Amino acid sequence: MKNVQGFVAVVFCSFLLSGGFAFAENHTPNYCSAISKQVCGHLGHFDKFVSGQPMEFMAHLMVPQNEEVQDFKMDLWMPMHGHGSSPVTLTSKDVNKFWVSDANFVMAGRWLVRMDFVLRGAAHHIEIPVDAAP
Ligand SMILES: [Cu+2]
Repeated sequence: MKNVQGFVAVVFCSFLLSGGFAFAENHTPNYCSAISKQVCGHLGHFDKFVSGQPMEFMAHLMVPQNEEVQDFKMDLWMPMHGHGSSPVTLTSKDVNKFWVSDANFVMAGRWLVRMDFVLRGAAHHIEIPVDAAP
């Protein structure tokens, strides 16, 4: 049942993202909050993730009843090297959908797109791994 819901959510997200964009669009898998398997998110991206140039992509949180999260924040973190990157720019597109721009994966390799937000007073944290190509 959970997989079916995830599939429906991804298809729905694809539909929303497809409007106005003619490019092929990809999704990361869903990753869930450290404190709730009901609160998950993924990234939708039109371009392959590469290092050394600012990238844009969509972040989509899936929350029960699509209740709007508060205080959404994101950063990029390279765990192998213990460093981050410059701040991303977030633009709210719809409830729990954020357009991310100025995302600089400054080195090739494994990064974590880290998201923090508050839902019903609880602090949630989701990490989505991204491999930035050289
Ligand atoms: Cu690094």
